[in-house]
Amino acid sequence: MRKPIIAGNWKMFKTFDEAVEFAENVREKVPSEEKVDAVICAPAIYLPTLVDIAAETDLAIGAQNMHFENEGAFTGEISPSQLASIHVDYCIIGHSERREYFNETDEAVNKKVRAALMNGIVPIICCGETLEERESAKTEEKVASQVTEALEGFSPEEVKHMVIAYEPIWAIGTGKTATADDANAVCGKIREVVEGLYGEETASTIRIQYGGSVKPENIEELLSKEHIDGALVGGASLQADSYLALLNQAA
Ligand code: G2H
Repeated sequence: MRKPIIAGNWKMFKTFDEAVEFAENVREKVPSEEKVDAVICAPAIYLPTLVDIAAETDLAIGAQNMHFENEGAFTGEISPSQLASIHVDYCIIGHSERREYFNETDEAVNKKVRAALMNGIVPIICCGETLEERESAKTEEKVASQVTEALEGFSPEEVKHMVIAYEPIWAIGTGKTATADDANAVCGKIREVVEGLYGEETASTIRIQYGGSVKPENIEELLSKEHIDGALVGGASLQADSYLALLNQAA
């Protein structure tokens, strides 16, 4: 049995005070980490404070992006070793917004995944198709190639510790959700790709989330599907009550 993982992705939302208020409000209310992994991926400048607030609780803190080098002349970037030095546990890698607006490539995603693992950070690797790709029946091809490139060059043991998030781009922040069956079919395809690359044991261990307009009203059905092990949640993770409702349904 794979433990569900619900990760909030706050994107570029919340003031510092709002972030602190949220974390203080939810930290004692998140379900036990024996039942569900609860993560909040926050803007980088809030991470040290949120890590402190979440210390000794079942809430884990993640970043939304990082560089793949541990140090260097990369003005404005944040490195994996810097994130590790403040005890950040997770990092979203290759979110479609980063691929679209910041030209992040599959090659960079692969390097970032490696850098995350080297620093003890769990990568949440995003993949997903555009509406145009879906309408021209290229969903599986696109997702398979993103996953294959992101996972290139690892050992099965390393891959088991990763999380993959399937986020159809047309469902992100639009209110449109893939049907649970469609989402499950693509997550199943991702598992097949992992099995082809790293074998059955790794494929049945790695956790695959669905993302794209997940909310308390639709999470139960999504999580009831065989290949969906959690959710990467944007909008519905911004309010403490809906974030907790998602966690409680997953637990
Ligand atoms: C997809 C998701 C979180 P939302 O980007 O990664 O956002 O739930 O708002 O569609």
